[in-house]
Amino acid sequence: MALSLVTAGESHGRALVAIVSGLPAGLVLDKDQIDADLHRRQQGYGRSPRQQIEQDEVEVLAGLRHGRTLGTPLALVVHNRDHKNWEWGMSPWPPEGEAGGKGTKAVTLPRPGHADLAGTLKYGFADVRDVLERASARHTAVIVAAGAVAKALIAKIAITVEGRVLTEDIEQQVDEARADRDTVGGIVEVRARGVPPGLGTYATKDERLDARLASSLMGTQAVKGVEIGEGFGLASKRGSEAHDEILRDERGLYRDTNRAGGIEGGVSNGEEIIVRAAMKPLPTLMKPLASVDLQTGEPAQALVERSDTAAVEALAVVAEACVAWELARAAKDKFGGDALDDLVAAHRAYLERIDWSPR
Ligand code: EPS
Repeated sequence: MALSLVTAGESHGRALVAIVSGLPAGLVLDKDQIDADLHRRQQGYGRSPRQQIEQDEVEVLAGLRHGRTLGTPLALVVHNRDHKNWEWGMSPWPPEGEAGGKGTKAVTLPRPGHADLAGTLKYGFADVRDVLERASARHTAVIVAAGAVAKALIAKIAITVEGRVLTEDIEQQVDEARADRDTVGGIVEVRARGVPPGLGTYATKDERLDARLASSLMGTQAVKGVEIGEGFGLASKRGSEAHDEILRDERGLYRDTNRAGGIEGGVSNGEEIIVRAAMKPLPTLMKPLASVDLQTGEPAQALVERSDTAAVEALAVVAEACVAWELARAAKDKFGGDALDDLVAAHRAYLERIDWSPR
């Protein structure tokens, strides 16, 4: 069974939920490890005061017994502590009693750069909040929880994944932007080591590993560009300078350059996987941009709300989770296994067959 992930949840609703299916039975999960990634995602310079309200931790509702996966759907929950301030405003059922707390007044001032306007038009909503609650990057908390599970799985076949920020002087940029009541974006990179050749396939577009990585990263809030290996840089190189020559020593086949970022023809080639994502500046500005009041049709200024000045350090953690998830999915496709031991044994047998070993 293929690994799959479904999520639900709004930014100020009760909780974010992820259901992970297709995990093999017998994988040991460590709550502290999942919580550590949730904590990492909340760090970083330039986050909003919302992060002082939230202290994300995972709750498991199903699929795990005594710390081991059962091979059944795993249900993960990350609660929104801020929900206590939004109980009326985000009530799933028609709210009872006096309106109180946050979210009681309709938002009618869409923010340029957010999903606000396009989402409101698409679904016919009268309140932009009906869009922004789900479009919010708060959603990434539960992606990170699922990514931590994926990391535990791929660790069993010696794959490790690490995300980091490439943008320089991010703290200074944040300070300057905050002083100007503005926001900044940035670039993150994820590297995965120990990935054997053969994850993903050229057979169909949507099973290409690079397509899956790009889709997962591009599907993350505020990401506007993704590149694999030297990506856009390859376009201005000659073929003789762009490709990674094939070499062999006593440990098997290898390359001594990696411009392809570890993927050729949509298939991992045994080199380090290198993926970068570019994040746009966050769209909620304290010094708002021009907008239109959707109720009156009159020119107005966009919604001003508590917001992050930057979340690029958080994106590094989220991107790491996305890459881990896609590698786990591709590994499950390749090695199968209802029981973890079967997956590990299939991986071992495969490495015995091919002329490659991890470096
Ligand atoms: C977000 C707006 C802010 C961020 C939020 C993403 O939340 P709020 O509207 O409650 O101030 O803090 O991110 C998180 C809560 C999080 O945990 O990452 C947005 O509009 O995308």
